[in-house]
Amino acid sequence: MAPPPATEAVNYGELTTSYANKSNYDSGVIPNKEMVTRLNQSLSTTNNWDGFKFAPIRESTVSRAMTRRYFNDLDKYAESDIVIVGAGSCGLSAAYVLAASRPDLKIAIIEGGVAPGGGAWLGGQLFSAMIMRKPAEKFLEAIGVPYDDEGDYVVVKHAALFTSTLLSKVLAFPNVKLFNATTVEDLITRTDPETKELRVAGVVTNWTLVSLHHDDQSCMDPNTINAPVVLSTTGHDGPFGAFSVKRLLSMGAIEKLGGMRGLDMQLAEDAIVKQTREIFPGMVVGGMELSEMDGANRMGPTFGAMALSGVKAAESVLEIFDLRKQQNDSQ
Ligand code: AHZ
Repeated sequence: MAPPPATEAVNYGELTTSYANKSNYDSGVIPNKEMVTRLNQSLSTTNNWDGFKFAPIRESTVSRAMTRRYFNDLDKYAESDIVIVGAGSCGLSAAYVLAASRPDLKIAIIEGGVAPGGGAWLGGQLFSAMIMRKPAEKFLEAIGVPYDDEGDYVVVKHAALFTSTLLSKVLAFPNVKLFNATTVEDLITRTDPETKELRVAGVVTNWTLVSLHHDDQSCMDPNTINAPVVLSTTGHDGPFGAFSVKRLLSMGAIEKLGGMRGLDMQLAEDAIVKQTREIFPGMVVGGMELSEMDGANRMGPTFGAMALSGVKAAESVLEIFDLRKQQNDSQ
């Protein structure tokens, strides 16, 4: 549902933003009164809460409903087609494009935090609005996020509106499983017996709370997920960030990291999108993790490059998928 252009703006009381217009109310991009009336009617609660009662349940039923599904998913995704490490704005954008383009592929998203979304719940310095430079508004239109058109850039009234909408679409795909509160601790690698080429062939995971305690508890071995392609979008260096490129460095698979440079919005956004690629056999990197690999500038609080790096990352993953799958199946 594409938000209509600013010229259709109408004034609904105090609401004067360009997306507070009739067609966004009619189409349900902004929930309307009829939707709430229908909800009340279907619950039969309008002015009638006295006789309200939930359907019956036993506690073990709740427990089994959760655990059966989770362990089925662990079993199913132990062999994934694509693993995305990090559910920030780049990883989620890539997941959206990948899941929609290839409903036949199993996509596991591993997110260290309890809350997926990375740094995209707020704009800069904990302010609310999210800025995207054009043409990234095309991505907002694709996922149905309303925005204000400011000429060369657009503004989403709250970053959480972008992230929650994107997340809800990604989670609705039947071929996507998000394992949150789960950290990628290491990479699975394979050496081609003939060419001796090293490649990434999956990830090593653990509950994040366990990962945080390797220094004071012993014998907490991890779990694994095999996959022909890993897409890493773990953000720039920090307590958790740039995980995969740092691990490639420490295992001697790459010689050095460029190290993220100072802020330059103009240079940074184009560079991140253009450089999104398979940086090592079996591993595509997108978003701010790339700045650590290549020595690119940071862009600060403008998020268009994260969405479009996600779009390009999905394209890069699909370009190499058949070759990497063939190699993965034979080893
Ligand atoms: O929790 C991390 C976050 O949600 C997650 N993550 C990091 N390491 C992980 C690991 N296992 C599992 N080892 C891990 N998950 O990865 C996510 C990264 O999200 P992000 O928002 O930090 O990165 P991004 O590249 O998608 O977006 C960057 C947004 C920025 S930073 C920036 C600047 O500093 O100038 N500007 C922008 C737009």
